[in-house]
Amino acid sequence: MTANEKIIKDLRLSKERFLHTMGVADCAKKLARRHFPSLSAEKTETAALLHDFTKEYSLNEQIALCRKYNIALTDEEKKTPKLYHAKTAAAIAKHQYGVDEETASAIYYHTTGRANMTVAEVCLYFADYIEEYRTEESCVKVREYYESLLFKEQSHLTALYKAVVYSFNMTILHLLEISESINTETVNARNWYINILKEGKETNGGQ
Ligand code: DGI
Ligand code: FE
Ligand code: FE
Repeated sequence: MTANEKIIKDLRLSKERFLHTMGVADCAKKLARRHFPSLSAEKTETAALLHDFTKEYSLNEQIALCRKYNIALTDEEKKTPKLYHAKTAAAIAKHQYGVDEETASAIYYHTTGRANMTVAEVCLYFADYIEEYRTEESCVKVREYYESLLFKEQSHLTALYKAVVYSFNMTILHLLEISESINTETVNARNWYINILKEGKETNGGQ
């Protein structure tokens, strides 16, 4: 059994979340092949398979994992339990499955994104948003926008980063509608990708 097959066997997720996870794995590998061929397909899959590992854990279980793995939460983060699962899943990936830093940080930032994401981070962040089993209106809009840009834009990376900005817009719009706080990483991420598009730096391919 490969390491990734073992992870699939270990996953304890509802049917819907399991399908989502498999969808993210498939989508992340496609995105990596298209935009970031230097990324390893195997590691991209590992990050995707583990990204929502703790999503269905109770709040108490999340807090216990934060203590166990010394995950520091800012006061702001303490008030947004929806964001815990990315950090606890990254800790499990690192400590229980021995993943490298690149994979762990992709999982850690998969919900909020951040400014100047690594290619592994962008790949997982965006695959989580547009994988084929996502049926929420905002996700469908981002997926369709991205696919239309792939035809329109000269550079596939410009298409990707424009769609990434649109995804942050959708998330922030949703958070405004439900009067939820907006994580600073999310805001910084949006600003970063808007600025690199303005400067035309996206065609460098990131780091
Ligand atoms: O775990 P998934 O459902 O696959 O997706 P995810 O990890 O992207 O989590 C999505 C949830 O996270 C969604 O309910 C919106 C919320 N979220 C994303 N960014 C922020 C946020 N919630 C707050 N409060 N602030 C954010 O910046
Ligand atoms: Fe998630
Ligand atoms: Fe997810």
